[in-house]
Amino acid sequence: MNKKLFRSMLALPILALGVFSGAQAATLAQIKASGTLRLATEGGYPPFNYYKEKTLTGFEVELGNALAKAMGVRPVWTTISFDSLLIGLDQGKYDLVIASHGITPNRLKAVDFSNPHYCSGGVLVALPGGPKTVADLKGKVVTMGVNTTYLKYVQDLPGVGSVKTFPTTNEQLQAVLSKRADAMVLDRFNAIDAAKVLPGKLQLGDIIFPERIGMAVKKGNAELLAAVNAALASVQKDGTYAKLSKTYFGQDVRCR
Ligand code: LYS
Repeated sequence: MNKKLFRSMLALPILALGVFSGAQAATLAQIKASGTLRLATEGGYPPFNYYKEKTLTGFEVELGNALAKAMGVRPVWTTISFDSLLIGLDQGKYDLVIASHGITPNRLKAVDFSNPHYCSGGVLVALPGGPKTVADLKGKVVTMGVNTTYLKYVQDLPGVGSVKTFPTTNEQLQAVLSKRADAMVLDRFNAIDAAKVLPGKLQLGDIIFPERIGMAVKKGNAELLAAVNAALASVQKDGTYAKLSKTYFGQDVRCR
C-alpha cells in the first residue's frame, strides 16, 4: 500500500471522532463533535480581554463564552500577543480570535471576519495639555500598538514627528507618562479604562479613527463563520449581549 493512502486511512477514525491535530483549522463538524471551541485573545486589553488576578475576563471573553454556549460547545481559551493572534489562527492553533480586530481590507486578505461584534474608534490620549486633535500631532511623537489599525492610520498622516510602537497598551501608557511620547492612540473604551486607573492624569481627545470590530476565523472556514454569526445574532436578540455591554461600557456598543 502506498504510504500516503496508509496515512490517510490512519487519519480517518481520528477525524470521525472529531479530534483534530493542532496544525489545521477545525471545521464546524469537528468542533461540534469534540464539544470544544478553541478561542484566542490577547489578555492585556481591558475592558475587552484581560486578567483579573488569574482569571481571564472582559467583554470579549464573556461574549466568546456566550457564543460557545449558544453553539452548544465548551470554550477553551488561549492568550498570546496581539500581533501573533492572526498568525496562530492561520496555523490552526485555535478556531476563533476575538481580540478587538478592526475589519480592514488588508486583514481580509489573510482571515475571514464575522459580522462586527462592536463598533468603536481610536482616540488620542495624552497628558493634560497634550495633543487632542489630528492637527495637534504636527511634529509630535505618537505611540501605537504593534500591527494595529491605528498605526497604519497615523503613519499616513502628514506632519507627524515620529511613530513608536509597543506590543501592549500598558507599554504605550508608560511611554506617555514618562514623556517618551507625546500622545498615543487607543480604542476609546480602552482609553476610558486607562483614564479610570490613573484619575486626573490623562486627557482623552477626539475619536480620530472610527472602526467596526470583528471576530476572525481561518480564511475559508465558512461553516464556522456562519455558526459564529448565528450565535452572535442570537445573543444580541435574547438580551445577553445588551447585558454584557452595559456591564462593561454602560451602553450598548453593537454597530447600528
Ligand atoms: N482595534 C485596533 C485594531 O484593530 C486596536 C486593537 C488593539 C489590541 N490591543 O488594530
